[in-house]
Amino acid sequence: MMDFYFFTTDNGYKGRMAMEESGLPYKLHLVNLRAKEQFNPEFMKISPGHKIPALHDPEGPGGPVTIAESGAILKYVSQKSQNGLYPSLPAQRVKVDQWLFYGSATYTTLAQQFGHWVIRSPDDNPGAKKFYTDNYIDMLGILDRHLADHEYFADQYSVADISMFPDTHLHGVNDIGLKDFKNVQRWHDAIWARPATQRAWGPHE
Ligand SMILES: N[C@@H](CCC(=O)N[C@@H](CS)C(=O)NCC(=O)O)C(=O)O
Repeated sequence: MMDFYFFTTDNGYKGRMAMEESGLPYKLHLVNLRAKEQFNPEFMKISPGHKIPALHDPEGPGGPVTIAESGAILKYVSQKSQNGLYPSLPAQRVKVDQWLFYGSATYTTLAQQFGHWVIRSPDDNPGAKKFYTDNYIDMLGILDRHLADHEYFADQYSVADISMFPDTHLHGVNDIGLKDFKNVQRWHDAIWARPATQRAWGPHE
């Protein structure tokens, strides 16, 4: 059985959504970031950069594997389960890759800065607040324009959508509001209604 290492953050929920969509059995391990458990040497053998999510699969290709990085985990469990969320057809895969990389490299990275400077930091830094708020609203506009004529980022539900859902749920819905981003709202609500999403965002202990 796979071991999945998780905490209640955007990247943690991405991984857990993919695990739940896969239908594969796994054991959930909570890595309490507030208690700095990510620096446990045993955990760092699995995730050298001391970050969740991370995965250990004793039955990987060619033997046991460990995987860090949410994007890599999303692809791995989707391919292992063959649930189609990381499609095999090159014409579909190229679009999934584009938005999966956008989600991992751009959207979440900048949304985390918004979360830090605008929502959580005790330092009042007006310049950083304005910069990351403007930037996050700009990204919501980018998502909204694409979703105006695509049901999901690569047309069918895929790991690309999973990679952008948690920050949209946490910051788009809860912090900014989606009234000016109706397509993002529609997309968010469709994903939120999925049973796997509900399980992923449900109790973890
Ligand atoms: N690029 C990584 C980022 C993962 C990441 O930022 N994880 C954060 C929580 S969301 C973390 O574990 N931080 C703890 C630390 O850096 O010590 C991914 O997509 O998985």
